[in-house]
Amino acid sequence: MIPTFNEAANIAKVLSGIKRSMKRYSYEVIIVDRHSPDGTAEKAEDLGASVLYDDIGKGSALMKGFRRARGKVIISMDADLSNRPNELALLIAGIESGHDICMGSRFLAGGGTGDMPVHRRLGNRFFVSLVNLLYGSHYTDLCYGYRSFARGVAQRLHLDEEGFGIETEINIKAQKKRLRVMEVPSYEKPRVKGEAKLRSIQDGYVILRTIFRNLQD
Ligand SMILES: Nc1nc2c(ncn2[C@@H]2O[C@H](COP(=O)(O)OP(=O)(O)OP(=O)(O)O)[C@@H](O)[C@H]2O)c(=O)[nH]1
Ligand SMILES: [Mg+2]
Repeated sequence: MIPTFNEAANIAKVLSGIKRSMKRYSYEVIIVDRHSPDGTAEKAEDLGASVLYDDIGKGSALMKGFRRARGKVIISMDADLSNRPNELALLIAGIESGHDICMGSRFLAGGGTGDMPVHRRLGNRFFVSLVNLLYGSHYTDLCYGYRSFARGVAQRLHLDEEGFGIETEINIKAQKKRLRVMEVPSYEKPRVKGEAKLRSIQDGYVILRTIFRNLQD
């Protein structure tokens, strides 16, 4: 499941990478596109992906994808070539070994990032520590969208963050529900082409709001 907004320059390569890594599995690729004016959806459809549309944000796109996905394992992945398709096997194994959610982490041994300027690295570390402190979890990463879910698990979380707060919301709600979560190391490559959609200040605020909002109830 791949949320997309103006990723026409990347999508073909993303899909061919997935194809190469998924030879042993039967699978479907679902693109949830924000009516990208650059023709991302048309390209993806030509290459065999299923396409849904959503005009609100990354979170809302993922929620739409979760409702539509039929697989035993559902994986969320970015379209900017940051996520390595080779790691799909790890994310699948995480669910096959009995976990509800398996999260890629850039801060476990074996993981890393080529796509995080120092202010984002510090921000991420601060948010991870805050979540762990407030919710009693042991996460090493937050705000990273390369993850797998067992069928039906995402719906049980009753997600409602429509933008970039979605990953944080998943971490927190998974912990509150005591789901079986595991992390696997993941290496995030720099975005290859196209523009970043995440804006550090605004989306930092969204993440902070998500962290505190979930303390109630
Ligand atoms: N459907 C949809 N997809 C989005 C939206 N915003 C971002 N995306 C997609 O979500 C994924 C992650 O967005 P990015 O802009 O790469 O966010 P990021 O990885 O945190 O930021 P960079 O490190 O700068 O790339 C990409 O595949 C985007 O195309 C949106 O509003 N709607
Ligand atoms: Mg990115």
